[in-house]
Amino acid sequence: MHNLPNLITRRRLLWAVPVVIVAAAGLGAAAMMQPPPADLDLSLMKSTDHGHYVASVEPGLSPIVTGTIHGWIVEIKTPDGKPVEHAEISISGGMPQHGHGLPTEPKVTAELGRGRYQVEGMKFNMPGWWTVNVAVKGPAGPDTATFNLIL
Ligand SMILES: [Cu+2]
Repeated sequence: MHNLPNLITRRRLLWAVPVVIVAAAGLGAAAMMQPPPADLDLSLMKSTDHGHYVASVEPGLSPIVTGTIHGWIVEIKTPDGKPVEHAEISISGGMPQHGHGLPTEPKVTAELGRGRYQVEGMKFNMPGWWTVNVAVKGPAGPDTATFNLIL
């Protein structure tokens, strides 16, 4: 005769493997689909973190759709509203809940005058909560502003 208890144990183990795989996949998917924080500041104009500038962004696509490369205009002013010319602007960003950055490396391609800068190469490759960091090096020193987007 077969060793019956041993057979039952094996069958249980065979069951357990797919159950564990499905559970792990489910947890992974749940992490990817977390809702964004309810209190996100979605404004497109704000003071930089140390108050040296006021930064605003104007996405060239409205609404922004995923997967399309497009341009943004970034505008930098002093806290009292004067345009900041000849600043060095760099853009970074990503998805805080997914742990990845932007899929592209956006760059300033032109200074448009009156504190406005053309940024090209913006792209968001999936829906969810994105942050876009605008780093400014200007006469008042370096400073950054972080904008939130929900796609
Ligand atoms: Cu993502």
